[in-house]
Amino acid sequence: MKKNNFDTYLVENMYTADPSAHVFEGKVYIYPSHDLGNDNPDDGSGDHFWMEDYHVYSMDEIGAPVVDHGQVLHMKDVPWVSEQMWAPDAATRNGKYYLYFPAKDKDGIFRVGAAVSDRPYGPFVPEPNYIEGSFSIDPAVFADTDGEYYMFNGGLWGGQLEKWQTGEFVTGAPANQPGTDGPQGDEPALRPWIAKMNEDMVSFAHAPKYIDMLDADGTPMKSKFNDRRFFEAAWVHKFNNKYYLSYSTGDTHNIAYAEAENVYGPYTYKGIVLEPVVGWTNHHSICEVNGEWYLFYHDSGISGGHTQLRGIKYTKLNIAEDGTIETVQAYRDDETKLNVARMLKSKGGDVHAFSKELGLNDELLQKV
Ligand code: FUB
Repeated sequence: MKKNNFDTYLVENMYTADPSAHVFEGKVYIYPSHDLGNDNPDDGSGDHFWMEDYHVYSMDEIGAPVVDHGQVLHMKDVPWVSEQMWAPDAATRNGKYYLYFPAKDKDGIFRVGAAVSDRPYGPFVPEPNYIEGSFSIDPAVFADTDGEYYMFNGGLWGGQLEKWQTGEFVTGAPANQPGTDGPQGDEPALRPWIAKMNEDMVSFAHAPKYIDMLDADGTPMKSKFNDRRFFEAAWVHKFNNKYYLSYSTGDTHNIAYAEAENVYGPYTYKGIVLEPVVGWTNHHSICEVNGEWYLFYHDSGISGGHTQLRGIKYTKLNIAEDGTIETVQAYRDDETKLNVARMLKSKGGDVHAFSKELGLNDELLQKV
C-alpha cells in the first residue's frame, strides 16, 4: 500500500473509473467502475465500456494509503443483469449500506439496481430485480440534511436517455448514431431525472421526474449548447443550503454545474467544475472531508489514452462562500502535465493527440 498524492492514480493494478466518494464511519470510501474493456469500436454506442463487477476502496483520511476491499458485487450474482455494470454510487441509512449501479437488463435496456450490506465495504447482496421505474445510467444518491434521500440519474447516447422521451423505451436510431434521436439545436436539451427514495432505499417514493435545467439567463437549456447542457454523470452536493448539480457535458468533455434552491430544481447553469481530461469521458464526484472539499475524477493516461480503460484520481476543490466553484484544470502544473504525459507515452499512447487536454506547449512536449 502506497501513500497517495493529489493527481496520482489511486489504483494501479486494475482500471477504475467514475469514482463516487463518500465519508462513512470516519473514512473516505470510493465506489468506482471497474473497466475491463473489449475490442468493440469506439462509436458512441458505449459498447466498449465493459464492466462486470465492483471493488470498493477506502482511505483512513485524505492522503492515507488506499485500501482495496476486494470484489463486492459481480454480475453473475445479479439475476436481472445481462451486461455492462457502469458507474455506481453508494448511500447509508438506518445502519445499512446500499450500492446502486446501472446495468443492462435481459432486454438490453439500462436500469438501476440496488445491493445491500451491513458495512460500507461490502460485500453487497443484490436485490432480485432492478428498482421499479428506473431507466438509463449513472445513479447518484444524495442524502439531504433533512434525512431524505434522492436518486439523480440519466445519460445520453450509450446511456439511452433519448429513448425514453415518450415515457416508454423506444429503440429509435441505432445506438451507433449517437444523439440522432435526441432533441437538436434550439430544442430544450434532455434532462436528468430525480426520484425520492423510500425508507427501504431500494424503491422509489414516486416515479422519476425530469429536472428543469436552465441556462444562466433563466431560459430552458438548449440542446445546441453542448459545452454546458447535461449529458451524464449527475452528482449533487449541498453548500450553504443550496443544491449544486454537477454533470458531464459528454461530447464536449466538461464537468459543468448548476445551482438550485430546491432539491427538485430548477437548476440554473453556473459554470465549469473540471476541464476535459485525457480520454473521451469525464466523470466525477464531489465530497466534503473534515470541512474541505475534494473532487474525485478519472482519466485515461494510465492506459495510454484508451477511453474505456481509466484510472481514478482526486484533488482539492475550492468553493467560494457564495458557492462558486473554482474550475479545475487536472494537469495544473508542469510536473503534473509531464508525469501524466510520460505515463501515457510509456503505455504506448500518442501524447500529441492529448496535448490540448494536458496543456502541453512545444517546450513541454519536447521534454516528455
Ligand atoms: O463508465 C461507463 C460510462 O462512462 C459511465 O456510466 C459514464 O458516465 C462514462 O463515464
